[in-house]
Amino acid sequence: MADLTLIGAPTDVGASVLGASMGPDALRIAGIARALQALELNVQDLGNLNGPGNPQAAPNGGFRHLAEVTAWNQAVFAATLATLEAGRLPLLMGGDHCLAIGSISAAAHHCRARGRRLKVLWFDAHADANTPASSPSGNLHGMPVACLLGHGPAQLTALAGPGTAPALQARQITLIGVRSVDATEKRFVNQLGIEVYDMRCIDELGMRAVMQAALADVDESTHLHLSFDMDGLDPTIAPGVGTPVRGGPSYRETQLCMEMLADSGALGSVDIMELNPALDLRNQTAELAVDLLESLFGKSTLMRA
Ligand code: HAR
Ligand code: MN
Ligand code: MN
Ligand code: MN
Repeated sequence: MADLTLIGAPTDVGASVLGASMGPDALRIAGIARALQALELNVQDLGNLNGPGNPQAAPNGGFRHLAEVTAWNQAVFAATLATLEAGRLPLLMGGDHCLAIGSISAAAHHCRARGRRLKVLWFDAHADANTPASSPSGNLHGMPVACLLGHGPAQLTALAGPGTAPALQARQITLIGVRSVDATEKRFVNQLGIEVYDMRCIDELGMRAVMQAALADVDESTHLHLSFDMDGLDPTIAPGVGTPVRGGPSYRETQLCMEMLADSGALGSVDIMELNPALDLRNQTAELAVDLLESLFGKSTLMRA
């Protein structure tokens, strides 16, 4: 397995609830580096990226804080790409979910240059596929999936430079755990043909079958990117998020999801996003994130064949 680089992106400019800016430090306090080192990974912590503060402004032209979101994503793009080019696996510690535009655009750029196929798994209660026209809030953390598919402002859809949009084709992304989608957003997700395993699918099929289907097209040339929004989890186990939605995957279901991702052997980059320590109880959501990351990076209860 590749060596790992932790990248902190302490901002909440893409959200309206404040506090995700403290996510990276809460993960460090929960022992993220120590836990992954114990799995015999070589772990480097790059520290926190720098970017503009949160102006707490009203939406303007359909977006809130577009300039600030762009600056943060440029920083995330550069740090993620440099990490991949150094042959290491980037683990982005958010920060709100708008920053996945930067990390996934970097993964896409990297894969394109190396002839690898990028596949994104988006674990989230929301589809994050709004455009400025459909967004009820103007919050850019509700738009990263649309931006990555080429629907959004040019400064976010082409982070790798002019002519590089879209970063992804719809068939390269699968959403898991979804249970809150706005009406216009729902039509857009259908129209784009994005593969979605919503909570009803998980209820009916079970997490095992869902993950088998989601990973069916992964092969040796696949770079798998996991974009994990902490609000994807059931809020009874993960209260430290700005936009909780009841009825998410349980602890065991999510552990299985992580273990099956580990077994794929294809993991190439990870985002762990939207942890909000201001809303957490004794850092339990950060500790849960670290626990799940251990499974993602291969910790299992027993030796397995
Ligand atoms: N759909 C709503 C909006 O666009 C809320 C979505 C975003 N919130 C998230 N996404 N936390 O994961 O405003
Ligand atoms: Mn999200
Ligand atoms: Mn969400
Ligand atoms: Mn979220």
